Amino acid sequence: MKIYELAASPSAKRVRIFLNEIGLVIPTVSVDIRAGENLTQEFLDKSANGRIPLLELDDGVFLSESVAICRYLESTTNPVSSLFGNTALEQAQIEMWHRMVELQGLIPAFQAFRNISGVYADRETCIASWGEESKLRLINFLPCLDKQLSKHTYIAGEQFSIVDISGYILITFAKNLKIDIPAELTHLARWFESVQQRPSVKL
Ligand SMILES: N[C@@H](CCC(=O)N[C@@H](CS)C(=O)NCC(=O)O)C(=O)O
Repeated sequence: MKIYELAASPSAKRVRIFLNEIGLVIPTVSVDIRAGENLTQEFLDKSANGRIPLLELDDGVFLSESVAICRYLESTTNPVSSLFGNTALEQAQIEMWHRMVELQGLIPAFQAFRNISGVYADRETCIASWGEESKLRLINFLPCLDKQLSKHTYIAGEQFSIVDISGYILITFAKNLKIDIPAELTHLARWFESVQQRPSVKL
């Protein structure tokens, strides 16, 4: 098995933290996405979405999408406790918060960065005003996380889960947009500090 990724990319970091949490080590192949290595025919023949991370299995099957990759890898380890939840309720709460963090947090953050900076102007039309709107939507989502964290230790409840990894990636990525956790969102800040201390994140 190997993972095609780029150390600095947020989606690849998400998978790396997850692997650290479940104690798996998988060789990596670096793909220079800024230089467009992911747009070559060779990469597109392997990858359904033309993006990283991409997992290659030993039998030549490829998996795209970081969450699908995490799900697959976790299921190969038969964990005592799953980062995707153990009971039906936990699984639904994790799915619910994960969709919110992705749809209301990560996607607006990525859209804001891509459209404001024009970093991928060689492959897409960048619309600065859409970037600014996306940035605003991200800022408006943060109080929702703070409210949830005023009642629970972690985003989806009392157990650390995949949502906390995605949430951590969101807050660290937001710094590229000059967005810090607002001073009044003390619960979000407490949670961020605790996730930052995890060995899986520090590795
Ligand atoms: N939803 C995908 C997002 C993957 C993604 O957007 N990857 C970025 C790096 S963080 C990429 O490969 N960008 C290259 C490009 O857009 O050309 C996932 O979670 O894996």
